[in-house]
Amino acid sequence: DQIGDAAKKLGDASYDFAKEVDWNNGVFLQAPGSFQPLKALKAIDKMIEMGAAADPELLKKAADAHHKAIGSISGPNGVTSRADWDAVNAALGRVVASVPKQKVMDVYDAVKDITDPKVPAYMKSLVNGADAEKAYQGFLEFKDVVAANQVTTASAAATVPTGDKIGTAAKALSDASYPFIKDIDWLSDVYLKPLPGKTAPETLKAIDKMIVMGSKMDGNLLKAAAEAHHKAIGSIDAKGVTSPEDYEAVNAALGRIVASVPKQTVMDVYNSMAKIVDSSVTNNMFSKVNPLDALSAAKGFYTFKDVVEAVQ
Ligand code: DGD
Ligand code: CLA
Ligand code: PID
Ligand code: PID
Ligand code: PID
Ligand code: PID
Ligand code: PID
Ligand code: PID
Repeated sequence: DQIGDAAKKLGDASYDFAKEVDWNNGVFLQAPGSFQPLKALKAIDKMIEMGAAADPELLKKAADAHHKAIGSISGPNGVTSRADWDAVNAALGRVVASVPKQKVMDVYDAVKDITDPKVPAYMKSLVNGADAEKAYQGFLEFKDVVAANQVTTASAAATVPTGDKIGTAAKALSDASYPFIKDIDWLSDVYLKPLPGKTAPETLKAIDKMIVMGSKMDGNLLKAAAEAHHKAIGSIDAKGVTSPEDYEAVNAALGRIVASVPKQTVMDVYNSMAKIVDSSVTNNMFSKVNPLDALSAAKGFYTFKDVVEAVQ
């Protein structure tokens, strides 16, 4: 297709740049300017809306392309192979083309709103500047091909199951865990801190398992989960906490996507995360909330998971 061909040209223009970026640099975990959690949540919300509008099949293919690309990483900078670099760009270009232009621009504008104007120049200072300009020129040509293949109307909303066992169980889980949710400091910057003692390649391994799980999920249910998060963001209070009803809808939606993949795929995520999350992290989280509320939430989760497993 045209986007695939254009991605090869983009690769010619941008792979030198890709090789020069230090993908293992911890700077990419930081906020791209001053820390503004509510504004950042707005930007994430725009990404969620774009993701919910995207073609689920193309999203899965993009996830698969990333998984494959992680497998061909080489060298100290963590760069993927030339072929996989092109395949990721092609897959993402197709995802972008599957949503109306305005949804893409809304993401750009919202991210720009939390990005210090000095950030792009700083990024450029870490690589060969001429190669960055060549890459950007390639991006400008690529985006014209994407725009020429772009849909103009948004896709239909997801169908949301009703009266299912997971929906019923989600009510009990939510009742048991909402007090805990209200104890958590959602506006803290602790969630942007590096995991103690873990390197980027180690962390990427766990993220890879999530990518694999995402690509196996039922596309309609994944879309529904994105829509539920978008709705929940719309009802947050000043401390970032969503309403009980929207919280329940998020739990139901997530239970359903978990049930849509094999148990082992979920356990692969859990086991890889357990390897990189030190008990000091969970203990620190626990120390900041009411312990009884946390225990009630945990009990609710362990009951919920049996219902999910039964329909998995
Ligand atoms: C950039 C963009 C990269 C900056 C990286 C910041 C992104 C951080 C994202 C953090 C989000 C949070 C997610 C994580 C949450 C964790 C939860 C725990 O360098 C601009 C200005 C605005 C920059 C910010 C907006 C970036 C938007 C990127 C989309 C968002 C992606 C989503 C990210 C996250 C997650 C993914 C899953 O656009 O951009 C560089 C440009 O900066 C440079 O400016 C451009 C002008 O826009 C353009 O108009 C033009 O002037 C150009 O061109 C210069 O500069 C000129 C000529 O016109 C060209 O023809 C050519 O010759 C060129 O010069 C060659 O030099
Ligand atoms: Mg990605 C984007 C890393 C998994 C879906 N992703 C980005 C970039 C960053 C990144 C490089 C955001 C920061 C930025 O804009 O820099 N993703 C990244 C990693 C992983 C991952 C490390 C780990 C596996 N992503 C992942 C998965 C999905 C996505 C699983 C779902 C399938 N990701 C996704 C989308 C988008 C990203 C939809 C974006 O739109 C965003 C992005 O790249 O926006 C431009 C700048 C970008 C780069 C350095 C990448 C190359 C960009 C072009 C080809 C050349 C460079 C031009 C120029 C020099 C700089 C960019 C200017 C900009 C205005 C265009
Ligand atoms: C400018 C000036 C003009 C010239 C110009 C110009 C530049 C405009 C630009 C630009 C626009 C632009 C847009 C970009 C958009 C990037 C969008 C990224 C989206 C990320 C998402 C992440 C996610 C997911 C995911 C799916 C999940 C939801 C999420 C489900 C259902 C200024 C050059 C024209 C770069 C969507 C993917 C996993 C949130 O206009 O003179 O330069 O860049 O998890 O959804 O699972
Ligand atoms: C524009 C203007 C509108 C019209 C429009 C428009 C286009 C927007 C577009 C577009 C946005 C867009 C985004 C793309 C992003 C591509 C990002 C590629 C990333 C590749 C990576 C590869 C890799 C790896 C990996 C992880 C490793 C690092 C690597 C570590 C820690 C402008 C059409 C709406 C194409 C990250 C995965 C293995 C490098 O908005 O008018 O057209 O395209 O090895 O991580 O090692
Ligand atoms: C300039 C002027 C214009 C021309 C121009 C220009 C240059 C702009 C540039 C540039 C922008 C730019 C951006 C780059 C972005 C790279 C993003 C990489 C993201 C990598 C990640 C990796 C990771 C992980 C991971 C999970 C870990 C955290 C991490 C935990 C809990 C100035 C040329 C356009 C290079 C996200 C995945 C392992 C961080 O605009 O005229 O030149 O470069 O380790 O999670 O640890
Ligand atoms: C233990 C001991 C026994 C008792 C026991 C026990 C506990 C086990 C547990 C547990 C398992 C467990 C699993 C959990 C799994 C969480 C998985 C999260 C996945 C996140 C993903 C994120 C993503 C996306 C997304 C889609 C994108 C890709 C991504 C596309 C196509 C120890 C109690 C049985 C909590 C997948 C969603 C946006 C990456 O066994 O005695 O306690 O918890 O962006 O994909 O867009
Ligand atoms: C288990 C054992 C195996 C069998 C198995 C199994 C089950 C795994 C499961 C499961 C995992 C799982 C995960 C669930 C997670 C629910 C998470 C809910 C999050 C809700 C949030 C709501 C909100 C917001 C929001 C953003 C705001 C904050 C809030 C800010 C900054 C165990 C079956 C495989 C259900 C976050 C969105 C508005 C609070 O593996 O043997 O069954 O379920 O307002 O952000 O303000
Ligand atoms: C313990 C002992 C057992 C019993 C037990 C127990 C407790 C464990 C606990 C606990 C675990 C735990 C975890 C918590 C996790 C909260 C995660 C919140 C994430 C929030 C995010 C928010 C954000 C943003 C956002 C984007 C911004 C960055 C942020 C940028 C660029 C010990 C009870 C089981 C509470 C990600 C979205 C706005 C950070 O196990 O016997 O009690 O709690 O602002 O992006 O700015």
